[in-house]
Amino acid sequence: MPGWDLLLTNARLATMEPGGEAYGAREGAALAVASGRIAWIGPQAEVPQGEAAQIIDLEGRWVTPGLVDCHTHLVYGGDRAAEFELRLTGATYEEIARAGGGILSTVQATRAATEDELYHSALPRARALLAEGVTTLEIKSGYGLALDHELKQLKVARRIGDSLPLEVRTTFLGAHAVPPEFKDRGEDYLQAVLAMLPEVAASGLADAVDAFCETIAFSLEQTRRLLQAARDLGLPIKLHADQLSDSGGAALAAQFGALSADHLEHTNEEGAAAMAKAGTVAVLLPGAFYFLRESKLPPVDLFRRHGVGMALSTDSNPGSSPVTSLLLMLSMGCTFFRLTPEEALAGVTREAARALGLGASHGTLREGKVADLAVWNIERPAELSYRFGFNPLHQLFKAGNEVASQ
Ligand code: DI6
Ligand code: FE
Repeated sequence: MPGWDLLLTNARLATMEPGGEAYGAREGAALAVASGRIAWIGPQAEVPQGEAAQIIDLEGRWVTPGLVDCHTHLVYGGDRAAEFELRLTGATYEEIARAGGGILSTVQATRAATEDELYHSALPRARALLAEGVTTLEIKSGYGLALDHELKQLKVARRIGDSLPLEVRTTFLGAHAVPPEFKDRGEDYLQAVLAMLPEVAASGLADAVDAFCETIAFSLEQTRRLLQAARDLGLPIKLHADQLSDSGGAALAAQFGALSADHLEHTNEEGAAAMAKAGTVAVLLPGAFYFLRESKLPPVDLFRRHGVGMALSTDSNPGSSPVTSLLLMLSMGCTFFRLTPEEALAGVTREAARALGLGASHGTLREGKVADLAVWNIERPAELSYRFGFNPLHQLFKAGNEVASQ
């Protein structure tokens, strides 16, 4: 037991490693941590003799990888409760967007907010995710739509990662909407985003680039030029694709070797096949599906048939998914999208880590990976998807350090 910092005994592990038992389950197991990494996994009866700095008897509790929320717009100013009220009297999300509300009202509030204000408004949302076992969180910009405001959002995202025990991955989403000063000049704004890219890359504040490829946002051809520029700068790519219409976004994302294509309610078979070939993860976002009362389901069967990995995420944002519960997405992923509970759990662990390019270090319980561990008061892993509105988290470890317990 050379230099173990922590030993968890009497555990049931949902390793989420593919190929073996359902959930990659290992019952009657123990797991050891050294220097923030998983150092050893094995049967309880075979724990090597020696000293560990701390030993915790989990009394048979289930351990999963720390959860990964791989698609959020967590940093923004204001809220959109008034727009919600409008939608309840009949206006649609697209109508509100076309009339200059929607994303643009959040842009106004985000531009008006200081870095500190944005930080303090986002912090409780990040804490809510953390309290449910999230240890890795993606945060996009996209409500600044001008270089300084986009960088402001990305800095706040980094600051959240620095102040909470969360691994934060940032994504530059300058091509989220056309800002008011470029009204009816979408192409000019795209040029402006292309001009921002090198500075964003040089700032080191963005781990990836994303765009909203949609009739109400950027066309397939415009998106193609942006992705090309991102790739030329060596930045990994993600894409909001086929959310409201079949625009060929999924196939385009795959063509650029994107880490993920996200939303995908309208993706066709060609798109799914291309994603499978490229290893692009399908990120499914049931919160937006629910909140916008969509009826078109993402083609889960196609993704299964073609072997496309499926992740699940909150899409936490003020306009289409004001949710800060990843556990609730497990329930909605199963009940709305007909994922199995095992697929849903893989969707917030292994596949979500892959969607962030972190598949080698996060997302499953395997020797050598970062020791992000969630311990749950459940009898079987399916409970995480079966219950909703309930948080059975018992204890949470980030890189082997306890960061939450109840
Ligand atoms: N699709 C979405 O669902 C969010 N962004 C996007 O590209 C919505 C963002 C918002 O309405 O504020
Ligand atoms: Fe989104």
